[in-house]
Amino acid sequence: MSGNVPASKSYPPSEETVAHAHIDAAKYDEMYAASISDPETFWRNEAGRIDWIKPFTTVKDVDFSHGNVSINWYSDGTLNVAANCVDRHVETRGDQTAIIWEPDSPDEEALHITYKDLHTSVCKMANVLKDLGVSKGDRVIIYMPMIPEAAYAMLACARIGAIHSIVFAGFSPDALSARVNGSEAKVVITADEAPRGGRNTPLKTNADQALLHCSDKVKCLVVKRTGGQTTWTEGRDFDYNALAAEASADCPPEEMNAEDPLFILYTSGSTGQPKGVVHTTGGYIVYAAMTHEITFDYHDGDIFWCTADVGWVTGHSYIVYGPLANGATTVMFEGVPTWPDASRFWQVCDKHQVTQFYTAPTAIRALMGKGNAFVEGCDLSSLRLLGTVGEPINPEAWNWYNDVIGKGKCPIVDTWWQTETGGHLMTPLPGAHAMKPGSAMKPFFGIEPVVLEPTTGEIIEGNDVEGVLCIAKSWPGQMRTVWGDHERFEQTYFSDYKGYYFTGDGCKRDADGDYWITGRVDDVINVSGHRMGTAEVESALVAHGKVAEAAVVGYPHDIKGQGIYCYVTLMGGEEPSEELRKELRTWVRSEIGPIASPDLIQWAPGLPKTRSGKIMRRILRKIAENDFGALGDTSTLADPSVVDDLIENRMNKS
Ligand code: 6R9
Repeated sequence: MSGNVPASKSYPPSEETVAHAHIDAAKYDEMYAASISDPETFWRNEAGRIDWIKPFTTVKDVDFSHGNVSINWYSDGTLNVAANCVDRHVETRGDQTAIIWEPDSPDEEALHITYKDLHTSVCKMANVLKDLGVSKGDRVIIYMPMIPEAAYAMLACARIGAIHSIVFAGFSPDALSARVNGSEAKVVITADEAPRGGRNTPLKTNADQALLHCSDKVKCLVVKRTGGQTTWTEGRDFDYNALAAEASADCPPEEMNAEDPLFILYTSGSTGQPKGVVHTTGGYIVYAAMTHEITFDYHDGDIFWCTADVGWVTGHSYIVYGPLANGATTVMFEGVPTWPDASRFWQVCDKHQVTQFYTAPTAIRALMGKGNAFVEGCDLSSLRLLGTVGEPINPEAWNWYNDVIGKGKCPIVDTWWQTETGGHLMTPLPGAHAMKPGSAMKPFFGIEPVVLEPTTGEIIEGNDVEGVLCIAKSWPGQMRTVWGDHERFEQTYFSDYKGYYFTGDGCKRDADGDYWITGRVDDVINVSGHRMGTAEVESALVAHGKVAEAAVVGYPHDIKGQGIYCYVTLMGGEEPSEELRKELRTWVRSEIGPIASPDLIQWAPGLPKTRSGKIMRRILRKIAENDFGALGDTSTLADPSVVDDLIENRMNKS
């Protein structure tokens, strides 16, 4: 593919930012070169951030060749992640706040949890889990609101060597049971209810429904959040607060091998149901700690706030593991940006004197749309750095973030990475790089991006080029396998472009050699920064009795980035109606969760298919984008006339 990529407006870092930063331009160049030419030495040194029980001797042992993929870092070393995130800070900074918890409602009091308190709570939770029969290697599902107990649960698992798998509290009972069964979990940790935006989600009731479809050996540990009514199944359900009150605060950390799994996180792919991304212990924590410190220019005394939910990888790496490994103060927010009103984020920044603020472009766009009055009443002078994650940021949103929130003084790190990568792979570093609105700019240390020609897989050298984005060499935070399905891991990431990790994203390298992520090149869509497989929504739709066939694509959406556009063919005899549209929407919400709610549903008498029966999504995407002037070649369609009907009745005429 040829480029023509303009090297757009560039904002060099201010002198103040450079003076403060851990890494300036010269240091980046020197360290980056060293990380590529001698990764063994580089990553051996970086592993010094972490306390090892038994030091490793081999740094890396990696094979990316299809059929043989195996990724190992520090593999003869042992350590414990909870000891690194909690215990080692108790002596040096025991009275420092580890977690500032800000509740959903501004009328409820925030909590300041010190490293000492954190240690006690994590040990108690760990002992409660042990008493429920959880031991090293067992899986524990965490289905929780954004409350401190969610972090305690993660760290308690890490402490005893159990593998946690967090299911976002917005997911449905069906999604939850699929993950409990997929990971063969022993325990589900949940809460009575999850308050968000002034409303309570009945988490325990959802868990009850999910557990009807799971082995009756699975236990349910219930944390009290609201005190709301829940039904109780004796022998299966356990009251966390009662057990923790009795539990010992002494729980020695388990000695874990660097390659023992730390967590599984289910994420959407282009085909089939979500897959369990597996991250392991040593490499993940080294990478999370390093990227947290360097990308965000974290220094002692800073107050770091990542607004993600712990149900996503961003919450794992940059609310809990990265910041706590660095002995930081991390903010955990239970609420939403727009409740009680659109000043909530900025009120919290003001109240807790936040220094680094990290959020998603979709939130920025939504808040920008509410007007500046919501920002003006808040003192944002504590902010030193801003960040974004999850999707490309459009220049309007970037400019607003820069001008209105950062007052033109805060560098913005546009961090590109994935559930699979454990931590940032590309981002400008605040003191080292200029920023360009919408560009992820430069690879992080040790990351060797390659731009490939999509069909031939050949490397495209030089600048001002575009293609698919692969990574040539491993880094410590890389996922190791798909839980229970190593073949799927190889197939998904190492088969299309041999010898490389395939990211699923397209990218441009501009005339200056800076990187721009152009979005997914597969059937994954990105709705409000949440990743979703079109196949998942399709399979939810066809599971409805009145639906014969469905095809789902993304389309541009002002706030969400992408919206969900569904083409639905009904069973013979079924009549389309507004009511049925509503019914399908509710159906998909209940099958997957509210984040998968279809935005537009078009009744399709037929779908455009090739003669071999493949749905031509390219055409459906174009129609959904209202760009049917450029449909391309339709001559291979079995029945080209279906396209005219779809264009005529398209739902997005804007
Ligand atoms: C961390 C996270 C990963 C996908 C990724 C890409 C998109 C993430 C981005 C970005 C452009 C950025 N993405 N960050 N696109 N600029 N700064 O979001 O993980 O939920 O697995 O999503 O999100 O398409 O492939 P995950």
